Amino acid sequence: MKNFETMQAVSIGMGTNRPAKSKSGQFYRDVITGLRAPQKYLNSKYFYDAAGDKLFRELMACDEYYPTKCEFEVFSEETAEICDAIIGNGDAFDMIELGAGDATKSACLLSYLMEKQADFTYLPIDISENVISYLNVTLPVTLPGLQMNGLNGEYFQMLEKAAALSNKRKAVLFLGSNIGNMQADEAESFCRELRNHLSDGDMLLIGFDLKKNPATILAAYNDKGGITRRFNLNLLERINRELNGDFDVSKYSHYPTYDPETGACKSYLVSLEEQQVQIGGETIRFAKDECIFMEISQKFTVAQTDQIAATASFKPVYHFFDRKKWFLDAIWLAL
Ligand code: AVJ
Repeated sequence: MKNFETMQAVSIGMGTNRPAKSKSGQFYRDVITGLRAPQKYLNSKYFYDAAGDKLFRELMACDEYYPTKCEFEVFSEETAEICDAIIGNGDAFDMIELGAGDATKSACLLSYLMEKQADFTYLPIDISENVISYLNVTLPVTLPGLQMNGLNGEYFQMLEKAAALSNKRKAVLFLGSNIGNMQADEAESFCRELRNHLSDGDMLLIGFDLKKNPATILAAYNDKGGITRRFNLNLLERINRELNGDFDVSKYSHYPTYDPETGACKSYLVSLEEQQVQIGGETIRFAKDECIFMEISQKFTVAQTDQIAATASFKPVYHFFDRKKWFLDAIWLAL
């Protein structure tokens, strides 16, 4: 928890350049588009403002939410095997992490790679400026001698920037089953686009939350303490804060679902009554019981992940699991 507290301190210090309430930004356009659609939806990437980051940290620590703990187990139990696979023949490389967060998991790898005197530079990419300034400040202290350069921005733009900075081989990290937040077709095209940004012989270390007892999965997205509920409602509150919305969050209930056939874990907010909401001058009407689709957290079989690799011109070369086989970290080679 220590890291998280430091990150919070950095965010508080940095909180001066928050954009003004804005009708012109991408966030506003995406919100209006989603809430005007016949099936209302919001994009879960907007969960992560300062309040959402804090709720997600609470979620990672709660009993029911297993994925972070499982992936951490993979990284701490298989550190040497994962790092040796990344080091390969020992050529210099850039280790690029998409959505680095507080880098707790990758820190396991970083310290081992440094111990082994691997020749590499760590390039964490994150959409959150707070996250990047936190990493730029803390990593040189916790890992003295680490060569690093934090990149704040969208994944593919920052990948291009990283490629312009150096032509070394690349090992890309995309952890936490973040890929599960995409619909199947999006996930495939994301992997294809990622492949197009890489060269033959580059690597991807990618985390997948696997199918398991459906009750275990549903419980992780329906925790008794109600953190997931608040995590979802926070997006309505964020719309109120940043876009001058007037959602009354007490009039929406959280409805999590898991379909063991498709592996789709989805969450919705249900309007408890007929109501209307103003967002920066736009009016959105809700029927009683109308749902907003908030998030998908797709669960995979190992075979499905191999299939995604193949369709995106990667070859899966290693599979690393936790003891319970609830989570997979795969190493894919760009072909
Ligand atoms: C951060 C995307 C991996 O989908 O499990 C946690 C986010 N949503 N509880 C996930 C989340 C609800 C999480 N990821």
